[in-house]
Amino acid sequence: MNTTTTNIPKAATRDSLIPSEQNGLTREQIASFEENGFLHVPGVIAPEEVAILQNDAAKITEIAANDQITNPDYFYTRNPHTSKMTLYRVGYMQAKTEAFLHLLGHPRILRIAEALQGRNVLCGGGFSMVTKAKGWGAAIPWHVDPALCKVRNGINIGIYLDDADESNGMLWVVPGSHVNKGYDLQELIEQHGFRLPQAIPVPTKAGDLVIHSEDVLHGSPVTHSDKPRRVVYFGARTIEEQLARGMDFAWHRAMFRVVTRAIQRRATAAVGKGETPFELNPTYPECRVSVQPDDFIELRVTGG
Ligand SMILES: O=C(O)CCC(=O)C(=O)O
Repeated sequence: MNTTTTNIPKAATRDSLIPSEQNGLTREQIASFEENGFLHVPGVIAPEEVAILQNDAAKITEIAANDQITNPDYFYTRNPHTSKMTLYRVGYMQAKTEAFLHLLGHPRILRIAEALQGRNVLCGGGFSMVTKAKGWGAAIPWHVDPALCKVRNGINIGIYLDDADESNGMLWVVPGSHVNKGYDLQELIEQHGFRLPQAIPVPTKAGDLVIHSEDVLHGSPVTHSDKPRRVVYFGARTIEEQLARGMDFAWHRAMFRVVTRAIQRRATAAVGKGETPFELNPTYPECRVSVQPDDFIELRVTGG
């Protein structure tokens, strides 16, 4: 599966690659992301689509929240108060319902990813939903995503299915920590617990995006709320980065087939009505794929 990693071109610069009329972000938003390592983009998903996703998310977690599912897509942790195994993450959301597949094909989200990563962006990695269970929602402790990127840091795109604030465990970030790395995270946590100095909360509304660099410090606290807080994440890295990490072109094509299927299905669904579908156009001919409506496409592509 691995390719050799020689002759990998540097990531193409964004300005040379993004037609400005299709840019998903303003220059100010891009500059803010680069400076702070995260960006809050309000109101990207229409309320009607959010309602469909909320409904599907509730169905996906209804049984899984009570009966532990022995499938690697469902992640549990033990509630220390009750000893109950508690659901906190569901993986491969694109394979769970059509609505989540349509979400992966959302043109504005894909344009935003392209604005931050360039034309050779590959979206859809680690498409999972983080959920805080009622009564005791597990913390996502302070961390940077363990990516160790070689060419260009990846980004993670958080799509909010619920309003998030102090009461239900909103995200916190340390702005600038993706470049200012002179900290000892363990020591900071020992001294300050969850409230790290310089950390700021990111309150959001359902339908907002919060995009973070894989390298920025972020996390969310434990909750005791009955209000749900569900965020769907997927990653976006460049082809150059994934090649440098040893992923071969067959893997890239498998991933591009998933995104192509998502774009095509969205274009024929009610949620996609009136939208201009995103056009995948990587500079690497080896990554271009053709997907016919009745082709079987494996939606759970692992790795990367
Ligand atoms: O939204 C959150 O709670 C943070 C999720 C996160 O950073 C992760 O799953 O790695």
